[in-house]
Formats: sequence, C-alpha cells, structure tokens
Amino acid sequence: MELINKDRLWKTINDLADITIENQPWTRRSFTAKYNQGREWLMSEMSEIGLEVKKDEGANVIGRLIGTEPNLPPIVIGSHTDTVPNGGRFDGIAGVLVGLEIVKSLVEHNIAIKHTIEIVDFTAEEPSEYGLSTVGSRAWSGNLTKEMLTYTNSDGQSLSAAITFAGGDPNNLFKCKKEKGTIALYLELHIEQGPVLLRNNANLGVVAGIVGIQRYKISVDGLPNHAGTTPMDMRNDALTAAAEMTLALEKAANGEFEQPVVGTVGVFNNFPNASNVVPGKVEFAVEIRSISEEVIEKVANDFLENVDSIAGDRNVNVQIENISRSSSIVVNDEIKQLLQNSCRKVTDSVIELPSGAGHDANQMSLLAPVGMIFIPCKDGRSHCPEEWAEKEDLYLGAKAMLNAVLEFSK
Ligand code: HGY
Ligand code: MN
Ligand code: MN
Ligand code: MN
Repeated sequence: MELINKDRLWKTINDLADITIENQPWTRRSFTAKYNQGREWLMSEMSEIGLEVKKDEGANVIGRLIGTEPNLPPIVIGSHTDTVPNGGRFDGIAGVLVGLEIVKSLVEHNIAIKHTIEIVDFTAEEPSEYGLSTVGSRAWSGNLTKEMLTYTNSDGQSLSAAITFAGGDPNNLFKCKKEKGTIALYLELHIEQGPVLLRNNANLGVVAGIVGIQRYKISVDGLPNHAGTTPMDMRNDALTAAAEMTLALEKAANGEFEQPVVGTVGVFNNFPNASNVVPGKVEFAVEIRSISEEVIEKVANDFLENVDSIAGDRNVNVQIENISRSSSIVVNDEIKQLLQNSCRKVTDSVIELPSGAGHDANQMSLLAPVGMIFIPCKDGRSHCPEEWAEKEDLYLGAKAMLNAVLEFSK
C-alpha cells in the first residue's frame, strides 16, 4: 500500500518555499516576519491533521502525534525552515515537510505506532544575523548559553529579543532543555548540498558522519583617514589587514591533513565603507569545518597565530570572538544499518557518505542516536536560488524515512 503521497508532499515544498521575501528568491531569514509567517503556515498544516502543536521556549515549532505507548521517549523528525540569504527551496524544509508527510500518511491510513512522533522545525539552524547557528537545537541540548543570548545584530538587537520575536521565551530556556535518553531517535532528511550522490549515481545517501564547525567573529580596528591625503606609509588600514588575514585562513586550510578541512570567510563588513576613506574597521566571520576535531584545532591555531602577527605588522588592533564550536559526529552502526535497510527497500542505489554541511543533528547527537538520509541536489549546489531536488528523489527519501520509523517502532 502506497503510504507517502508524492504530490501532496511536493505541494507542501512549493507552498512553504513560496513564502519568501519579495524580490529576493527563496529567502526566509530567521527572526523575521516572513520566517514567522512560514511557521504559522506549518503550524496550521500540523493542526489540520490533529497533531498537538506548540512553540517551545527556544521558539522551536513542534507537532506531536501521540503513540500507543505514550510513556516511551519520542522519535523526533526535524530540520529547519529558515534559509540563508538568496537561499534555495529545499535546504531544511525538505526535512521538516517529509516529517509532516510521514505523520499525515500515518494518520490518513490509521496506522498507530508505539512511539510518539515529534515533527520539529528547529529555530534558526542557519547562522543568523547574530552569528550563531542551530539556535533551537542548542536550546534542547543546553548549548545555548546566556552569553550567546547577548549576541547582537548590526542594529544592536540581542539574540534574546530575536527569540522572543520568534515566539520563544529566552528567560526560561531551561524548560525546553532535554536530558539525554528522553528522545528515542532523531531522524533528519536533507538535500546533500554537495556532488557525491550525483557522482555515484545514487538515489539516496546514508550519512556516516557530520563535520564539526568552529566559528569566530574577527574585528580589526585601524585608523579611518582621508584616502587622498594619507601617505601609504602612514596608514593603519583595517581592510588590507583583514584581507591578509582572510588569505591566511585560506592558506591554513589548504595544508596537508589526514582529513579534509575547509575554511571560509563569508561575512566581511567594512566601515565606514566609503571610496575616499581609508577603512577604519572591518568585522568578518570565519568558519573552519572538518570531520576531524584535531584538524579543526590545527587550522584554527595556525590561523589565529597569523592574525596576531599580521595585526602587529600592520599596526592594527584585532579582537577575536569565539562565536561557537559544534563537534563533529559519527553515526552509530545500528542506526546506519537501520537506514541502509530502509533505503534499500525503495532503491538499490544507496551509498554512505559524510556531511560537509552542519545540521541540527550535531546538537541532537548529544541527546539521542541520530540518523540522516540525503537526497541528491542538482549539480550538487545549495545555498543559492539554483538549489533543486527532484520530486522522485524526495519521494524515495520520504518512503525510506517512513520505513525507518516503522521498523524502529515495531
Ligand atoms: O551551513 C551549513 O552547513 C548548513 O547548511 N546550515
Ligand atoms: Mn543551510
Ligand atoms: Mn540545512
Ligand atoms: Mn572630503
């Protein structure tokens, strides 16, 4: 009997993806009115099929389908509905909406399972304007610290105020913190956001591990001055110093290591950013990722040493803020086997692969066994308007995910 409704699932992807800010494709940044609107839509979809729906203190949206043995710890199926700027239509929402389709199909076919199923849209999985990512799943794992709540955006608004705007209650985060063992299993379907499935002609991927991510915010203070009258040997140019630090990160990440590593500067703000002013201040964001914790350490230490020496040579001040560190995870064999078996029931082209993208699963691995299923994305691209996944692959992924839930909870 066909349980997953392919067309209904595909329609929800387009319904939610179309809730995007005008003149910017597929953008629903966390802590914005458009983001809240998208979550209102999701909560109405959940209520319509009779789920218990709520937003917790971390502003996480949770829809619960109660199992026949309600005392068992729940199965959580989650991901996120926020996007990067100029994002795509599948990153995050594919996982939330596959979860929604799974409970819709169980309700529709009167299939009751032992475990309660929680469908969760975790708040602000993407690095937000406050610099932090996986905000909602950090609230569950206990890794959303009081200091992080004071992080501000360029308007000086705090993350705490933003969580309140999203419907959370940051002064009572302890209420949504979970203890290890109170969740039976965490499952997440996601687009791969890379080329490996395509290169291997695979329909589905079982994630073997997920990278850890070290994030810094670097502030370089030089001396703003007139661009016409300040001789080159009398400048404390914050931008050229920050540019040399950026190249130092690239050089450090290009070293030879036992595991792949990447280093990126994706945010680079120059002040006052005028063509005739020697830049006085630059703030830039750094992230270093690897499946190996020690490789992250090596690259981070190399980079930070260079930052200090460049600042000295160029006579600028530098401030380094350690924004966050998420640990890499290895998926346990039992869960990998469960997902392999579940995927092979719907297709024989399944491979195992690591994830170079971070996910809420990083935080959830501190609370429960986690498993992820990847579906291919066009040209392996993501975090761009061209991001695309095929309806058939999404459908196969949803069927595999449902197989895993039924198998785990039988
Ligand atoms: O940045 C990431 O790895 C994910 O797409 N949030
Ligand atoms: Mn993303
Ligand atoms: Mn994502
Ligand atoms: Mn002038």
